[in-house]
Amino acid sequence: MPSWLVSVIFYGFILIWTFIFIFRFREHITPMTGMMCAMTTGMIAGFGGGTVIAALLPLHFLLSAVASALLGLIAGAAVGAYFGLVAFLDGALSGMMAGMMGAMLVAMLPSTQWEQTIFFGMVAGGLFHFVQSLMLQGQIREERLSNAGWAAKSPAFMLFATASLIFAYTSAENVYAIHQPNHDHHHDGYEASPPHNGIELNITASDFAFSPNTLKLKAGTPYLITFYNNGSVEHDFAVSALDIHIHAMPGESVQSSVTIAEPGVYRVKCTLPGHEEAGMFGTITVTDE
Ligand SMILES: [Cu+2]
Repeated sequence: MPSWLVSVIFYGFILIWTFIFIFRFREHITPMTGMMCAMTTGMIAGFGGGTVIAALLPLHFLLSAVASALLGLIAGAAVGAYFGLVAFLDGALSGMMAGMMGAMLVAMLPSTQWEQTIFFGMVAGGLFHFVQSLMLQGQIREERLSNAGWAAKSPAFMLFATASLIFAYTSAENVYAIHQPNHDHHHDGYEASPPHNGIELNITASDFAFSPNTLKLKAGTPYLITFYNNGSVEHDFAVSALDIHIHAMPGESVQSSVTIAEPGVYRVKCTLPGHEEAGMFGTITVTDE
């Protein structure tokens, strides 16, 4: 199971438990506790959801920030709605802010740290939710709670459920691995043909541009291209007309020997979705010797 799905189940479980508990016992919860729960739930859903959404949509920051803010807003407002306008607003605003923060935190960090960031979000969210569930259970008279199912009244169940999901997350398939340096991967094809002599060319990729983005080369001359990825996501240097395709993970440097026979002007681009549109393109002008 991919780790993002485990995080979604984790936050889904917390939200569903909270909604059901509050719906069932709303008449026995004081407005003050209700307001605290609206805030806590909005923050857990917004921040946690924000980290997951932003990591799943790495190239759509605005969309992920808005979606995360909405998620927190809806979660906080839905809990607060049972306890009056103040709690409603409190939940909505806290959820909205936390949603933006979760998405912003992921956008600020390199993609290699996303898996970990989401993990810490889940640990913090699980702890806050545990305290919140203790607080809610403490509000309900014992005889009333004793008629409720174990899922509603047992703190041990809550700890067990959230801790198992966090454990499942740590052993789940790392979905953001596509953005992480993979040391077995980059050698295929390139290491096999060890770079020989040739005129050295250094090309650096960043998020989202090539430097330099124009090259002037001579036909029939061997070049040794060192392609360095200085960005936070994977990039490649591809010239489809010449069958050149050099791929590098963040922080990685890949060498490839290239000799172009035909003079002409060739378009270079990064083939990762959206990267060319974001500015990762350039030209190679090849002239006769
Ligand atoms: Cu790219």
